[in-house]
Amino acid sequence: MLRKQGFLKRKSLSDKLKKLFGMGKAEDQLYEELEELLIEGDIGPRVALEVIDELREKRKKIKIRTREEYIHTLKELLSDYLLADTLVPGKGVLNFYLVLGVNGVGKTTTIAKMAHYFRKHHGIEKILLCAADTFRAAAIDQLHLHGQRLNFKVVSQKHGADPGAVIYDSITSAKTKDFELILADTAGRMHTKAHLIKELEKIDKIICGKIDKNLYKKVLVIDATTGQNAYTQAEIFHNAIGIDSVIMAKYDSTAKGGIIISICNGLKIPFSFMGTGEKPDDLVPFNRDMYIDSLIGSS
Ligand SMILES: Nc1nc2c(ncn2[C@@H]2O[C@H](COP(=O)(O)OP(=O)(O)OP(=O)(O)O)[C@@H](O)[C@H]2O)c(=O)[nH]1
Ligand SMILES: [Mg+2]
Repeated sequence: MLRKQGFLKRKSLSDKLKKLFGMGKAEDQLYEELEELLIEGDIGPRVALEVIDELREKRKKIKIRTREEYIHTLKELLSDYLLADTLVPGKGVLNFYLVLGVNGVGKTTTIAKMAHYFRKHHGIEKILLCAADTFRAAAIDQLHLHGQRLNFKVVSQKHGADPGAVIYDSITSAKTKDFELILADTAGRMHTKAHLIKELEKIDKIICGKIDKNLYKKVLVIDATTGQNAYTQAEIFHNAIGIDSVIMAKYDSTAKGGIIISICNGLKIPFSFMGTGEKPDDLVPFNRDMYIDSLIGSS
């Protein structure tokens, strides 16, 4: 099951932990090396230190001696940091998911996968894709291609058009045709960060004016292979317009992935899905146990 979903390439952290806990090292040496491994796995220095302190405390109270006991306790401690959120569009109403993220993280592909997922698993048929990345010339064609392949309608204007206008059009069109979900693609790159933020604030205002706030979600896509940089991206977008949910794309392409823990802990934003490949079916709901198993392994 895990292998099928692209989870099993992430051997390195779990293998290293298994080795570390099986060596019978002195406690201080063990914690020092554990800290290094956790930081190397993108879990972040703050969580790494906290977890080691908690492990130390726990070890005083309960018996933690064997490799199995260490791994079990570490998994429990790390799991407490995770925030999971099920992103499910409401039926018979118009939901709007604004998909954000920097250049190349996997936004457009993730939109296609989400549309496919919601139709397949939640029976939501009336999904409209909105090409609000008007900044990059090929972006509009790319979304149309996904729409054609998977049979979803796409609303677009020409390259360079005002993204706010494309979004406005998509909402007007969706309302007249009883669509249940709009998935909007956005540009990951602008001339400057200030320009990007200004553009996002403008788009946000348009959506807030036309969509029930409970049905509007700002979804950030991050790329698992970018490590700690993904934290900075999440922080910038969160401070700019507030992120409701994060999707980690390309989880199949990294041996790390601990950045999820770092983001949940530092920014308190939940994760909803993970991308595990390039095909429409390669999107799995974020599940705390499955994620921790894939990251830390089993003893
Ligand atoms: N292996 C793997 N590749 C992925 C995944 N998601 C996206 N990709 C690939 O990553 C590349 C970039 O994906 P896009 O969807 O174009 O990314 P984007 O964020 O829309 O990029 P821009 O529009 O240029 O900002 C493509 O080659 C995708 O096939 C994933 O979960 N796993
Ligand atoms: Mg794109």
